[in-house]
Amino acid sequence: MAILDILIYPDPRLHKVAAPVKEVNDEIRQLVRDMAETMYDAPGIGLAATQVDVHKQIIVMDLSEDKNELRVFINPKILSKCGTQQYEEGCLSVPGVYDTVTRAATVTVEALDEHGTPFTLEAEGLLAVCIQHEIDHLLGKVFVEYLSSLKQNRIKNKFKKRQRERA
Ligand code: QAP
Ligand code: CO
Repeated sequence: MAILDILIYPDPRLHKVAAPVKEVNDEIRQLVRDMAETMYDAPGIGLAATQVDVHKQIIVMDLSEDKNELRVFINPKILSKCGTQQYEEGCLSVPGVYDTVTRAATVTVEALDEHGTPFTLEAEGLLAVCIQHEIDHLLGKVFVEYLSSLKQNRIKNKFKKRQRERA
């Protein structure tokens, strides 16, 4: 097990597009375990492989209170979306920043689990938000890109300043 480094916005690697996983093998399962450990350690409720600089279509998520209901989505695909909802989102790659994003209210998603078995899930509420947020990461998109360019520039400058202070 290992805790992986999380890329911090505005790292250009967050905009890479992830490739589908060809075979769900032990190497992929090890990566899934490391991603889960990284997410639980943070702590967060969702993490996409893109955020740990691995550009493969893999997401881990756990919305349970006891942090014992890990969900794994490999090669996820949204089959349908319905309605809209607003949610105050955050992101492990944009620490300390939270803002409201409008997304679909319900989504039907198809993916493989960590055994390579396909499943279909109908999600609503926070689960639907989280799935859309994490799939965006696999497409190279960060939630702040839904905010106004004024807000995006403020967030970018804040993180660039932080980076300079650390250097
Ligand atoms: C994505 O986000 C998400 O700023 C998962 O300082 C979030 O796990 C989807 C976190 C909200 C839907 C709604 C953020 C931890 C964790 C921070 C996360 C922070 C520490 C974010
Ligand atoms: Co995120």
